[in-house]
Amino acid sequence: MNFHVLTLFPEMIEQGLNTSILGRAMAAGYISLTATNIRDYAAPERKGRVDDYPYGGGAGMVMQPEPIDRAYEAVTASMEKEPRVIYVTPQGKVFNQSMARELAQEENLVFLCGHYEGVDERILDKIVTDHVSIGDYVLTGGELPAMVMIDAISRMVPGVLTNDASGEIESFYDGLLEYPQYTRPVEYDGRRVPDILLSGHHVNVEKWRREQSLIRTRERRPDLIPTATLTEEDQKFLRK
Ligand code: 6GU
Repeated sequence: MNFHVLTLFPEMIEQGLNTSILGRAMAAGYISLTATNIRDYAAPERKGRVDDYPYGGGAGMVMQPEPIDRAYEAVTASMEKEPRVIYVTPQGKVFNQSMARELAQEENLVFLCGHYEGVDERILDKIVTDHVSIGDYVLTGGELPAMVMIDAISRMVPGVLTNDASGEIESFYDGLLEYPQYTRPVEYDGRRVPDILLSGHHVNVEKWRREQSLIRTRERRPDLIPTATLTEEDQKFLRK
């Protein structure tokens, strides 16, 4: 999977995503990341400026279409087909795990990060395939949301997680929250590890963990229960 980010702050993307797991995934070639500075595609006479006043008036500045278009053309020139282009915006569809899983199937993904008051609508009409938000709050720019999405998508790419299965076992695989985890010591500050986990009885451990997932989801995220993948046994447990 190749991620390409069009941004005014490429250092933020490059620094922010070069962490342990994704750094290793990049070094091993499972994913790649390029951050392209839109400013590098400003018209020469504009000396690096890529924004202007909004037609119709109002506060703030709007990013102009041409520099973004040129940056996009540079990034996609070598691609065999037009990639999905994600415009990172609080006005988009809210990102979730199933979108992460779906986007992880793509060969190339382009993220367009806006700043100022927004981006000229015509370049969005021309190149963007998906408008995506990371939640109902407003951030100062699209870089953090792009990084959040790239992280979530990357861990769904085969090979990125060391334990091949762990991405699927975690929260949201079947639409439930993860069960609680414990390690040594067996007693900490008067709190003991649940006996069942020390019993060595694998079947009972799995049953307990499933029930903990169900309890935790019902308590913390009851909105997830109707769409979770539940067995007859799960439903029976929740009725008790
Ligand atoms: Cl995708 N962008 C910005 N600027 N703010 C956001 C967001 C995106 N998602 C939530 N807030």
